[in-house]
Amino acid sequence: MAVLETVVLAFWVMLPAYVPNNAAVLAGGGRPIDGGRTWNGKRVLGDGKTWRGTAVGTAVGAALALGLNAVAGDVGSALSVDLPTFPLAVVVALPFGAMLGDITASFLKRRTGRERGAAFPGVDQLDFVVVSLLLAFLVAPDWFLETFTLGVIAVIVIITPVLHVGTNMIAYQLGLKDEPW
Ligand code: CTP
Ligand code: K
Ligand code: MG
Repeated sequence: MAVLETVVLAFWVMLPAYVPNNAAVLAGGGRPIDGGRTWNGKRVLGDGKTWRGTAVGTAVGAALALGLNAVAGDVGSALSVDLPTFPLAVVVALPFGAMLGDITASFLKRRTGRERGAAFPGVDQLDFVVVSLLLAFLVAPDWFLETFTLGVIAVIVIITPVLHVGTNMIAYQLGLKDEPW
């Protein structure tokens, strides 16, 4: 498969996992998931992981996946790439996995003494990818193995950090985010 085709495919299948984190930034606020609880003197997750951000992020990602399903045929023929549709379980698994990965990273940040907003290079850029792919595999193994070839996964591992750094810098410049990571 041509490289460009693989890049388009990787971007397409990951869009429902990319958007939730940005939606959560816009929607965040309200009650933190950990309810303010601490563990060994540190917050379990911190004020940056809220019920509202998580719910809205997941919902926006799932809505996007449904939207992509509706246009997969048209976009695919316009780009001459065979674009997959997302099974219903994956429609939820990709965005929810992205949120769960981000939450897991915050849990690890707090355990390693990093305050809310602290950078955790590497983890910040890939946490959501790892868990969204894991959940997608768990809910639809056949679809996953057919769609996520080694080439697609390699492209995802390369383009995700670049996209993540780029969008967060933009969000920071626009004043939507407190830190540029
Ligand atoms: N957010 C949210 N719920 C989530 C994820 C994010 O409400 N599940 C919102 C919060 O307002 C958060 C902002 O999005 O402050 C930015 O997200 P992120 O950078 O992941 O959180 P941080 O505040 O940096 O906290 P942490 O150090 O725990 O990552
Ligand atoms: K984060
Ligand atoms: Mg942050």
